[in-house]
Amino acid sequence: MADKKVLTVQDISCVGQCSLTVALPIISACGIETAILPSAVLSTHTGGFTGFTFRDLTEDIPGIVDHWEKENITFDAIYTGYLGSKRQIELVKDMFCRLVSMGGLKIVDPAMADHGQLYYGFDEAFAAEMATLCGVADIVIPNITEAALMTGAPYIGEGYDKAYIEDLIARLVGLGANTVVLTGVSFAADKLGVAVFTKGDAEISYYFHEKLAKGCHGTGDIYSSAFVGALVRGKSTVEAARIAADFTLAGMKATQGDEAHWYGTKFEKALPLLIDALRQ
Ligand code: PXL
Repeated sequence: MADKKVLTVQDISCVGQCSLTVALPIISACGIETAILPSAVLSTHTGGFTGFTFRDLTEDIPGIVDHWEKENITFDAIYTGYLGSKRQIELVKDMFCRLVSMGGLKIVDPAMADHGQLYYGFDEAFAAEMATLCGVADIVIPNITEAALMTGAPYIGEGYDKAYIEDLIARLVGLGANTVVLTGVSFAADKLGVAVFTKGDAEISYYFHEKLAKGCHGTGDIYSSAFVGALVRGKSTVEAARIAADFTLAGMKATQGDEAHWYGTKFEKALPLLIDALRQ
């Protein structure tokens, strides 16, 4: 059987441990060939640095896709993260039609917001466009802020109940996605986890681990990359969601206490744990 190949489409933040600088090493560590399509090149991510450079690569994308199509290059999964513009969302929809192999997966992390707020440079019109991309995906991996923004649900930071999460998931499925992996779910102060639901399931699956006092930057990208790697490696959706959660937590633990490392998460330290989890 041919080995699996994933394409991931997101920016290169040269420094900052997010987007492609985490997706490529993590999915590769899962034993999966990983092709990349950079949506933009930034000197750093936008979450706390100032004065960063930003080169939009939208104009390069159609030519790259045409070339791959001519070469009959297809992918077992396309996984998208941070996208720089509404036009890029349209181009990803086109890629989904032309470059995903038969039975392949379209996976969207609508990386654009957290903690109740859109990232620098995005607006509600972009969130509405991202909702349409989620509508054509097989699997979506939003956090609660992104889920609320895309579905028009209220954003509740903490103190919500299961009914709120069930409603968010129903709304996300309503957009058109088949499977929802909702991150950052917490019903208790000391527990954090994910909720997973696939159309036709009798109920939502939850997985919780300990909640650290301090969050880290870039954990959404780390989580999604490990989820994609584990899933394409053959784990079930629920297993992949658990493996990715444990891996992300281990990276966060390795980062705790290093105040100079405010900009990212030391996921590299947790890669052996991810590889071990995939062997089981
Ligand atoms: O981690 C998400 C992300 C990706 N890419 C860029 C970002 C962020 C979050 O801040 O700024 C450029």
